[in-house]
Amino acid sequence: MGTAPDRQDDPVHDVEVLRKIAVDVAVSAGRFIVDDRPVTLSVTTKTTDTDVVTDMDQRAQDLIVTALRERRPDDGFLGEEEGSTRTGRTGITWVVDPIDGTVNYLYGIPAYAVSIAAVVGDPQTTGGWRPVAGAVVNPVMGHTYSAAEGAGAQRIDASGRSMTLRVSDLSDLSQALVATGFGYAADRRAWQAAVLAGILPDIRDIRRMGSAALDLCRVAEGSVDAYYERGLNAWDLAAGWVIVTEAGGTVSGRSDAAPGSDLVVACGNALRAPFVERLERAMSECDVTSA
Ligand code: LIP
Repeated sequence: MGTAPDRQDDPVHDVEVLRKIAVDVAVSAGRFIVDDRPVTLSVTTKTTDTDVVTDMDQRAQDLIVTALRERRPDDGFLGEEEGSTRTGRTGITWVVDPIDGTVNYLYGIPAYAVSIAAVVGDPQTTGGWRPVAGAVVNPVMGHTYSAAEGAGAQRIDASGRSMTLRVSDLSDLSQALVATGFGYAADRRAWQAAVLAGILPDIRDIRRMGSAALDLCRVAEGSVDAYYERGLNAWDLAAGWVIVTEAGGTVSGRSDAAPGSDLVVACGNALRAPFVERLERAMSECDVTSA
């Protein structure tokens, strides 16, 4: 990976400016999805009949696109919902999930987030991009997580209290609390369940909370020791990725590759070797049986 864009020489890539934009727009979109939520959500499905999208996902993304275009008219854009892909001219692309944890939003479970990141490279590739600033906002809990490359990661609570984020320093796999998630397709879920069954006896426990962006933020704040998932898109991953790395953790794919749809693994460096070894062994065993 290249070095971070130099802030002094290149104001277009000033990562602290990008971070503030991500925070401001994500906080505004977070207020919108809570305050303007209709009594009855309009719901449709995407890849399967449980992969839902609501009208608020699209409306929140439209709000975000408008706000970013006003502030950064020459940047690129990639969002989860319709009508969002735009090639830019600055080398910065905004990668957005307007509601990460849509099922939780639909059910009223307070574990969903607005995720906005500024990335360099092409976020529609694996290994060809990285985030340089990002924000994840849980609007119900009032938590605003953010980071900028080389400038650390923080969480600001509803009271306005700011906390510098540090990942867990746990090294004992048997004590690890691990977050994960599952896809929407039955064959993918069967494989994910088999991998989970493989590692569960060797860790403390798992948590399945329903938002990848928030799971990555929990790794960054040390409220879980590790997170892994197969099947993430760039918009699930981008902001949480830079928040974890700026909190002292590592985010990768299989065998130290770049994170992507095949696998995202995030944890502190003390736990990384035993966790990745156990996880990849379980994945290989399941790849053999599901082949
Ligand atoms: C969700 C992810 C979560 C995953 C869900 C879903 P969405 O994103 O954040 O980690 O397990 O299946 O993909 O669809 O709510 O934006």
